[in-house]
Amino acid sequence: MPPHDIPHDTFDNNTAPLSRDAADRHVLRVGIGGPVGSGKTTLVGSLCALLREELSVVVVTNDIFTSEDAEALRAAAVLPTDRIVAVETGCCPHTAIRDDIAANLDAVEQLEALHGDVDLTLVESGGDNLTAIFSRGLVDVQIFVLDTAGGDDVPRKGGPGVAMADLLVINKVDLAPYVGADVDRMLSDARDRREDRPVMPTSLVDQAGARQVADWVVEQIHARRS
Ligand SMILES: Nc1nc2c(ncn2[C@@H]2O[C@H](COP(=O)(O)OP(=O)(O)OP(=O)(O)O)[C@@H](O)[C@H]2O)c(=O)[nH]1
Ligand SMILES: [Mg+2]
Repeated sequence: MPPHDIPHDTFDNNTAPLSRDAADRHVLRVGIGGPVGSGKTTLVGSLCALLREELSVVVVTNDIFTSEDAEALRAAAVLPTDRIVAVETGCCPHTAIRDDIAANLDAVEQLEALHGDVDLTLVESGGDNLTAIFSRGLVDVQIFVLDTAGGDDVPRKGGPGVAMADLLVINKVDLAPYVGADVDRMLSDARDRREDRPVMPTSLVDQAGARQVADWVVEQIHARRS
């Protein structure tokens, strides 16, 4: 779906004003969204592991009825446990990141206040469909994660996450040969929908697979501060 076909209500959300304190804030807030199982939590864990020495990082996860993703990140010890908080949305994931962001914003603000020195806040959405995108009142930039096993026609189908996210990640490229996915086609279909916005192929079977994404996040922090 080309960008001009995206429903207006979605665009209204994406072009909503930044949160009121955005200009003064030291911390960069990054939203990570995408379909169920595409690798969002794995990416969050890898970014924490790669960046925790140089940056003060906190994480908010979203699950519908559990705090499973937060528990997985704590169990993996990617950050001290008090830097990871779960929001149990109890509703469709996109509602909590786009329509009624109060629970997430509370969690983000409390974590940032508790730790004082935070450089980077990562907010993982619950897995959702291709229309799910974060409110700009909640995050400053957003990453959308697709994976090769979800079907190599997904970038062509488009939608706000594919077209409008600040960074599109096409994950699980290591699985492409086993699921018959054409990664080059996924990348080129995605680029067709995204003008100059970046697209990165990843394999997150080890943390180093997120290096390019981590570098992009650091660039966003520098861009924001300058
Ligand atoms: N082979 C392979 N497996 C991956 C990769 N990235 C993630 N996985 C696996 O895919 C599964 C789902 O990963 P998660 O990170 O939990 O996915 P998610 O998007 O957070 O899932 P939800 O939060 O439930 O929507 C896990 O078993 C991961 O280990 C990858 O690049 N390659
Ligand atoms: Mg997850």
